[in-house]
Amino acid sequence: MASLFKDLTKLSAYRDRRFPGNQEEFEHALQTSTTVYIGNMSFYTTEEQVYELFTRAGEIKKITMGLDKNSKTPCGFCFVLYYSREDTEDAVKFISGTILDDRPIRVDFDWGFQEGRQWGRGRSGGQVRDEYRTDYDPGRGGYGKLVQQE
Ligand code: GTA
Repeated sequence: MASLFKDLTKLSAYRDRRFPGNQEEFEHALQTSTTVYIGNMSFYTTEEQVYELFTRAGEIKKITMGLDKNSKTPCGFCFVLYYSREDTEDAVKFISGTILDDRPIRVDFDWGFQEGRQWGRGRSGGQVRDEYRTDYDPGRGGYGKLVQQE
């Protein structure tokens, strides 16, 4: 079956500044990888819940929960590795935008998990986006880190 995503040059709005290659290599990785990134998760969502939802798109090889680099606790993202590309595309097509733990999650193609990518890159240890948020989000630690420091 022809892939819905094959002709799109931009598979993801996200560009990982730490990807070790050029733009062409990055796009090739997005087109072929069997890894998806899940964003906007609650800090309280478990790996079991992720498994239960994402196994609907296909057989899962590995789940890697994103962790706060200081507290080593979940900080609202994860990576899901599938065996097949078709299942990876189905996860992006059908699971992105669905509700997990009362939150609409974002499922994005990812260039591939490597050791170290499970840690939040924000200065406070969690994700960068949680440094700058100004809203109150009880599922993600309340106010953003910078607001909390004020
Ligand atoms: N495939 O969308 C994604 C994605 N994101 C957001 C993070 N990762 C992603 N992977 C895919 N798609 O391994 C991965 C990262 C890393 C792990 C943790 O998750 O590759 P992080 O979220 O802590 O840090 O990553 P990252 O991704 O390096 O942060 P970045 O790109 O600077 O900023 C993310 C968002 O934060 C921005 O889109 C923006 O909304 C907000 N933000 C960043 N800087 C500012 C600022 N100065 N002011 C306001 N908002 C900001």
